[in-house]
Amino acid sequence: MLPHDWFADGTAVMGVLNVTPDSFSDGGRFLDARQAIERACQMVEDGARIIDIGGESTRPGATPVPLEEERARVLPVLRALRQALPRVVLSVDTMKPELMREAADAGADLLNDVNGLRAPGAVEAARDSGCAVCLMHMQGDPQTMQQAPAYENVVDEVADWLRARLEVCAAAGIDRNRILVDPGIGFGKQLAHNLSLLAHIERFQALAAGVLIGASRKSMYGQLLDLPVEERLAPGLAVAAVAAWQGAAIIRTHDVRETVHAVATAQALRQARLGDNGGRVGSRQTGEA
Ligand code: 8Y4
Repeated sequence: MLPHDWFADGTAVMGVLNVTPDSFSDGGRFLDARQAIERACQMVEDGARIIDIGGESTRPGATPVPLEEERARVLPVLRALRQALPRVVLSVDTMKPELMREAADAGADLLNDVNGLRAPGAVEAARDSGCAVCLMHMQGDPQTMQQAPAYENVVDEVADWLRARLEVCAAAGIDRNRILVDPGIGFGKQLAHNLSLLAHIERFQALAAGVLIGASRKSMYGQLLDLPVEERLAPGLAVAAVAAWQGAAIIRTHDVRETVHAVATAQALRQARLGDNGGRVGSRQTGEA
């Protein structure tokens, strides 16, 4: 299956499944594989079409996790989910080529690499895996990315960077229709950079099979609204709606149920705008509200 099939009926929602003991949002409560599986099933019931399994914290300033540790967190959950949810798209959030190969063998459909396949061997691992790939933009690395990120024109520079990574992938033999691109909200960006990128999602559309946007709980909402992480639902939903309106393929979120509703509403509005002849419903206006 190609990414296009995942969002053929409209923007798909990707639920975040953290399997890290220090997980920012879940506080390590889902470390246990059984609980992780329950959480994933709940997200699917809530309308997630994709589950993104992550065993390495990619928060600003986070320290890297050794391969053995990340593998031990991710693979048992991936294998169990592959069994339990044969029809759900399973994504693995990793920067490590070895884990990419192992995840593909365990039934992963998508490799979500916030490092844009820059690790040595990552492009080859992704190509050999046969999985789809999400190429995300990050300025710097997770340890240093928020130390004064700077751009002349953030939209141009992120698009150019993604284009260059796509060329590397194409040269290695990864088909463009297997690749999703992501401007990487919060990854080496100031608030104004994040806002510009979110206001110009259509600029990334033509690069690859689709655009993925990580919308939930990001620190930009803290900067914009002075809200702690547990109070960032509403701004995440606003961003999800605006991204869906612009035709984003996939919204990555911790808050699946609410995001599914926000995305469906944005899409209904877009449909109405396409089909309503500028305000006339049917052949003439009725008196109804
Ligand atoms: C609170 C909670 C504050 C979580 C920040 C965060 C993206 C991603 C992440 C993204 C893609 C995160 C793995 C960061 N964000 N992958 N991953 N796009 N493709 N931070 O935006 O959720 S983790």
